[in-house]
Amino acid sequence: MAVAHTDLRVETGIGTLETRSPATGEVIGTVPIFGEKEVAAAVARARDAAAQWGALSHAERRVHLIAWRRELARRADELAELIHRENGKPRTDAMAEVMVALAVLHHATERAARALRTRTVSPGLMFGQRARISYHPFGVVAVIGPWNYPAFTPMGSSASALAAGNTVVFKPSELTPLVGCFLAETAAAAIPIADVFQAVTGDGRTGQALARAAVDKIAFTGSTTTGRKVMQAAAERITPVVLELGGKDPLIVAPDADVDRAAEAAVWGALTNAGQACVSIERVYVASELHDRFVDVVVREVRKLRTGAGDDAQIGPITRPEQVGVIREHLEDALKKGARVLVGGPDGIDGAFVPPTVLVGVTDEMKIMREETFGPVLPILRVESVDEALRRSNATAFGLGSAVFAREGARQIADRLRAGATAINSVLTYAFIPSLPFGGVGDSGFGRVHGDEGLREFSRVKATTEEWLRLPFSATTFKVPANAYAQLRGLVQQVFGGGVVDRVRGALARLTPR
Ligand code: TXE
Repeated sequence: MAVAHTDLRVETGIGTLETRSPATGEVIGTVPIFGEKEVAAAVARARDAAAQWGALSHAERRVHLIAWRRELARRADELAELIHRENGKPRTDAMAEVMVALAVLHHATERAARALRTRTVSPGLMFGQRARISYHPFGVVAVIGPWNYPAFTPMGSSASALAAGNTVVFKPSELTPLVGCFLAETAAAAIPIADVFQAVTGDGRTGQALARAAVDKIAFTGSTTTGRKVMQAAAERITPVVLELGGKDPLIVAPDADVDRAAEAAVWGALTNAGQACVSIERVYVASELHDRFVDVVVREVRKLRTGAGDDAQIGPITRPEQVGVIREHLEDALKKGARVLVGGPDGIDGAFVPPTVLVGVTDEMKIMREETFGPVLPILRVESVDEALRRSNATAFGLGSAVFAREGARQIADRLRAGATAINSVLTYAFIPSLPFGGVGDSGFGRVHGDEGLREFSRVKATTEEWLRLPFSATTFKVPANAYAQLRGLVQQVFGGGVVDRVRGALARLTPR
């Protein structure tokens, strides 16, 4: 049944777009394409709403965000169904997505008051001053989202932005607009202030208009190429951005790892959501002595997986039609350069369905090891040492997630991985722990969502000083004593040059437990 979304407040957009099931091509719904004018109007409404929403206390906002969470939980089946239909992922995976989306909303709601409380810090040499840090909403936050986790990903930014007192204008992917509309519809039903969370549907033009609009912050999740365009558009108004771009996440299996667990985790980490996760395991570096056993277990587990659109399938379709071409190109390039397929392979591609594929004999020069494949593919490499695995893992411009399986020294290996996150003896778990900051380095973007860092990312940080003790001398006057130079010089020696204050401070630091 097709759904026409008439409740979006746009009379004349710049056209309409159809959303289709990736599995069958069936039209699921039609939505308007918001142009510049319509986007500007939505931003203006969000600006009005921000005056009210931002003036509420944390406790008051918490009540409304709990109401939204409960509304989403009450209608969880509808949301999971929409995710399943638009993105194609199996229903169980869709419900798992609903759960993690609500977990980030819950966390931001409950944590905001504490993470954003005003703090008093040391005034340093400004004796007599009280120094305070306080957090304030920016105003209107633009969230531009992808299609691979169409509810979870935007919720990661939106929950923090809303809990920090901002209103949100959300541009869902053109592949999953109905999920975006559903989020807006439930927010409107639960939150009595209008336009706190709006959806503006459309394609890249809508995203571009939103990035150029008079918003106060932009949270973008998508490709590195589009991320660059968003940053360029944002530069016009010096709008700050958070960019969560793709990855080429490595998994290292050290010589002392539990090889069977590592192999099972690698299979799930590479193939869940048909490999369409920004934190998918895209490369595996296995210690030589474990390589053959690792490959055997991987092949055994992958053979058990079912691909299809039915409820018994674990691997659904590729959501974005063009991506099938990218996956095929990466596989063919690897095969041409000497890789071997152990399961799956390009010949098994059937429309939007790509069979889960395991490759060995891959080298770092192949596209499959350098570019984001974003498909159900697991390339395995043999390495002679952990150092070699680390060197090759880090030889990429991306740096989002990573994982290591090891018994000894796992934390040291984790610390040496150049990435926003590392899972030790598991995969992807950091993305589902709402109290952990999430984001990357290099071509994977910058800024953080989730956790206290996420709440502060969507806050304007304000420094305030206040005199609490009137001293006989002042640092902010031209009326200085004649011997001011000598006094300052003495202060420099005592405080920083090994004098009394410096030595006492050193002794205190040594006493402080670490
Ligand atoms: O991404 P885009 P697409 C990767 C993945 C995927 C590839 C392309 O490899 O195959 O990117 O996917 C909006 N200004 N990831 O085409 O273009 C667009 O409408 C502002 C990784 O979907 O980045 C959509 O809402 N916005 C990733 C959003 O940007 C623009 C998740 C993302 O689209 C715009 C998704 C513009 N000029 C894809 N052009 C991850 N990090 O998980 C488009 N958009």
